[in-house]
Amino acid sequence: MREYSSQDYHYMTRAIALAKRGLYTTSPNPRVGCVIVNNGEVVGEGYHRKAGEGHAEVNALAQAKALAKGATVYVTLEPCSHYGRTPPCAKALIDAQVSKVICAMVDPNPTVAGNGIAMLKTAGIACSAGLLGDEAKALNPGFITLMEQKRPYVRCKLAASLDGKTAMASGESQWITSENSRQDVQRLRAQSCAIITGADSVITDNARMSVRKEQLADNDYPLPEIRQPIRIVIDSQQRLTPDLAIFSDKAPVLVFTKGPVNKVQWPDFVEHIECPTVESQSGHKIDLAFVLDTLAARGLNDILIEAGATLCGAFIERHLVDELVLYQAPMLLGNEAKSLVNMPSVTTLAQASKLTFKDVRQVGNDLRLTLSIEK
Ligand code: AOF
Ligand code: ZN
Repeated sequence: MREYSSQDYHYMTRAIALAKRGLYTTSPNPRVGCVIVNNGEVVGEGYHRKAGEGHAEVNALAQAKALAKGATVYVTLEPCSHYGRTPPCAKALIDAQVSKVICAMVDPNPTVAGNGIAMLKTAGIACSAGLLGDEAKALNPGFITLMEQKRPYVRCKLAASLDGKTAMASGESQWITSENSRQDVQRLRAQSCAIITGADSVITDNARMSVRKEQLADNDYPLPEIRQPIRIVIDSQQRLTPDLAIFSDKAPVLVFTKGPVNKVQWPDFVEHIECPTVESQSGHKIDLAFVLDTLAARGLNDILIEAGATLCGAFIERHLVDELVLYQAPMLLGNEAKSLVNMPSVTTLAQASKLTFKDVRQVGNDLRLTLSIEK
């Protein structure tokens, strides 16, 4: 294993911070950051802002100009080797005559996958990968999962009281978690390519499920035009009506139904997909794996589920969720209140969903628990 110096860690940490500036804008492309250092001085910095625009390395090279010659390049993802929407970054680095490239991780994109590093080495440039690899991977769970497993990375957001309840028996639920938590959810939305919800949530809460830019304003990232995630509604029974708030901003909405659309007249910008079904204890249900496959085929790699107990439970029961984000308020609602997730097929402890804590922190007056789910 190669040894990295404290300077190497310092500059790669900076490259990761730069990559985060693309958190809300690059998808489906990866968030990537790059720092170019010559003689102990930073001569260029860059990050990827948006699919179709310059890659991180090219942006950093544009700043460094002639000072890139003989420099060390820190980049959070292996430089690309292909002509895609932009020419190969490995070639740009070779042309600029840099002397060393340190990558945080190898590119999981099969068209690159080690070819960028090989190109650099062939040109006589020292190159390695792995410095702060876990931190770099955490920047792009969706991109990596789609590239490696041909499926999206799925987060499920839940909000509950301390005793795991989401609403009173009457349905009253506004608000259990605090304003701070709801603002934090805006950040989860903003970094997702798509948000999945159910007809129930859309109708009952008249939710728009969009990102409210002004609620993101206190974070550390610059806010160019926020890319609004595509809204996905699971509406088996075609209960959505054209007057709902989700249709008010005329942005794309994709509705999955159980049969052909026959009852309602949705606005033109609403796309509809008829889903195959799977058998369950309570009859034929929409095949949720088909929904995720459809999204993956469109390159949507970071998915957030914000739905009620039944739809969230169904995704979890079918082992389709990678990560759970639970906002928990310091409130006790009692045993008449509604439970967090409905999972009717789970009747023994052996069948229970097993989770692992990834992060626990306080958000305002609430707790935010981030957990990964064993698949
Ligand atoms: C990025 N930004 O900073 C780097 C990427 O469609 P293209 O031509 O932009 O190519 C996208 C691929 O390039 C992407 O899947 C990844 O493999 C590689 N590196 N991509 O969007 C960057 N360095
Ligand atoms: Zn590139």
